[in-house]
Amino acid sequence: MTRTITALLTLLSLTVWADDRIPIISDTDFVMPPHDDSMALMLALQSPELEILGITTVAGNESLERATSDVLRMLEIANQPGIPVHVGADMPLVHARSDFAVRNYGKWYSDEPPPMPPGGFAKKKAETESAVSFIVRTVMANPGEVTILAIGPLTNIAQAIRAEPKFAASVKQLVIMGGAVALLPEGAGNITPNAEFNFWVDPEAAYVTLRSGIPIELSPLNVSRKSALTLDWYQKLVAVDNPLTALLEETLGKRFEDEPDRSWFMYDQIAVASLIDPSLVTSEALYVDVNIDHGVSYGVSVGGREIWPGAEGAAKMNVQYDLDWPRFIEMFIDRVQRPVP
Ligand SMILES: [Ca+2]
Repeated sequence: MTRTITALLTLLSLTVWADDRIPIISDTDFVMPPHDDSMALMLALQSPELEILGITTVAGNESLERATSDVLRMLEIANQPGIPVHVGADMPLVHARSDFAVRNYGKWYSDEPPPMPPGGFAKKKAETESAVSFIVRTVMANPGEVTILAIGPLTNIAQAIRAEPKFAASVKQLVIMGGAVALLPEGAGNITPNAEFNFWVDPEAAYVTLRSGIPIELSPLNVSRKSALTLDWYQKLVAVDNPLTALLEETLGKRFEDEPDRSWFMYDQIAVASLIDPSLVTSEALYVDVNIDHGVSYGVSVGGREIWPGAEGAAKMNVQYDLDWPRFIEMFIDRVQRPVP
């Protein structure tokens, strides 16, 4: 009898667990490790709190073709080939490729074919439906249910907002890695003196997205800079062998061989972690807007406690600025080390 009740309770708790999963779409300028998008996806794939409905790719860190090729391969390595991948924007809404962009960051929207990912090109193919169509269709079929994890330039998200007037009101939440807020500590930029890379790649898309009315959790550089993936943590991470840690050894491991004293910031990984366990980060509600004047502050995000002249219409959002680093990195290591299905 007791055994029956225990079995029933186990069954019930499993049912509750399945219903409690947070359905997400991950929008990503994906590149294999040591890039942050791939480690963020590892964390999401290995976390039972999240249900990944689909992955959409966007140009950013590297070209759209590379983002798509690498993420398809990553899903094979993680043995999750059933998750659909939809191809998104190959360039920002407005601003053109510049010598500055090419010189300083990657080969975004280049015409070069993508390099072969670790283990070879994936057999898995991307879906024929576009990223924007998939995002809009999935959100509108489940109004108020879907969280979007946006960890690249916001081009696809802005296009979705513009494609369907009821879209913004139908998204449950948007978790964005992007921006840098000077009002809070560690708020300098990382691509221009004050602009963060994702917002700088597509400032107009960031402007449209932040002003859309979608509830936003913003994970800017302020909180990224509270992380420090050092050789010691890396060695703990790869101490357990599975296909994900093997990939990290092959990629990030080589970088640590070359630069053993280097410490890596974790960006997109924190955005994912904050969705799984919001107590890992400290946030303040601020109005945040993005500069879209084509001058020295192009793409800069500005946060304020009150609306200021020029920011009329800006939205208030949760802005992360501090991180419980030990608890975060221990969770990250635990999740990545779990058996791959
Ligand atoms: Ca990213």
